[in-house]
Amino acid sequence: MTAPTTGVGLAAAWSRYLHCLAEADEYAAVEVATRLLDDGLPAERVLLDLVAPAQAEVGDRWARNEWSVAQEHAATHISERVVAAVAAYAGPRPTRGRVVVACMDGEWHALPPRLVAEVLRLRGWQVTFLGASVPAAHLVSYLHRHDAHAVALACALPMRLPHAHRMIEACRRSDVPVVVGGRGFGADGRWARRLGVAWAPDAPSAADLVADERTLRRTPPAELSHLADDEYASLVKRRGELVDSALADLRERAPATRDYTPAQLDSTVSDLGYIVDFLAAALYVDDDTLFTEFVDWLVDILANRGVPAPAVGLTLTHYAEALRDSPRAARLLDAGRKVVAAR
Ligand code: B12
Repeated sequence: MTAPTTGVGLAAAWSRYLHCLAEADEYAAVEVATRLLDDGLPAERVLLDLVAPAQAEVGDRWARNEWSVAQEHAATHISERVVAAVAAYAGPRPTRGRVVVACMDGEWHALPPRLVAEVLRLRGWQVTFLGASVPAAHLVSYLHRHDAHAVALACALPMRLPHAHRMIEACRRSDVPVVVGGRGFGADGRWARRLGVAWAPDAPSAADLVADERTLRRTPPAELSHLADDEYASLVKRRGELVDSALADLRERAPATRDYTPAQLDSTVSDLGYIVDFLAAALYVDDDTLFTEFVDWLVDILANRGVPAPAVGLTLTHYAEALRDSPRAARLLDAGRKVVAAR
């Protein structure tokens, strides 16, 4: 991540802000943001050019194993405080209809849609922010009780796309137009197009789309005819069995894993599960890149934590053997193995 270049003041503020996050100094962080507002920088820019890129940098530092999970949590808490302070400073009054902003079921990345919610508020919308992991049924009953102009749904992890689709469909049945966003839909929104839903790359585009109801409602149909082969559904049913057998296989073939501490064992089980979940999501949208981008990311994350790439290759080979009767899954696993081999 590089510092924002829009204005010398902002670039300097960005490095001060990162220092505050690193030192977990929330008072100084709020001061950095409010000083920019005092200097006349619009609240929207403070949110999108200071807080958002700083959070991406937090993620990069965690990925490189330079920051612990605790440091990431502390930094995110501070950014949440800063967003609240910027929102209070700007104090917009609603002049337009209600927009409901929520995270998909199982999605805990609430800060990105919170930024979107605040930008919508700054542009006059009356925003109800429902936060992290909202169950579909509860969202729908909320929409029935409150007259919403639109609903904005966030997904940061591609593995949540099948849930995202169910949630989008549930909102549609309530006749409320949906806009989605977040890293989970792919950098260019290609998986949103597969699901047949309007997508916005960032908060300002989301605000433009919400204001344009005709475009918001004019979405092409979902392209999911490949689901007829049932590979996705049967993989989801076999998740537990696959993870158990992959762990047994790893213990046999990679003796170092036998001496793992309980914490290492826990994160190994999580990773084995993520591989199945990303594979399932790639089957759902039928896109190899969803799986290969994930494998590339996982190899980096594990390498930075001392786990060599071939360990990922072993598990992909194990899953390929177990799923040899599923042609699409076999194709994806093969593509994943090529990514590992090229590292
Ligand atoms: C903070 C954080 C968390 C916090 C979230 C707390 C919170 N209150 O949000 C916690 C600790 C919960 C968390 C958990 C996890 N996280 Co996390 N997390 C992050 C981090 C560091 C910052 C998120 C953030 O605030 N980003 C800033 C915003 C601005 O990001 P943005 O996507 O660019 O947002 C813009 C657009 O995408 C768009 N947009 C975003 N949302 C929406 C929504 C709508 C409706 C619209 C229209 C537009 C839109 O507009 C935004 C502004 O213009 C990211 C790193 C990153 N690069 O984002 C990792 C990251 C997203 N996490 C990651 C991972 C792996 C996880 C975990 C799986 C880790 C684990 N092993 O447990 C879990 C999964 C939890 C779950 N099931 O949801 C990975 C995902 C990688 C991948 N392959 O998909 C990332 C990228 C870290 C990394 N560098 O590897 N995480």
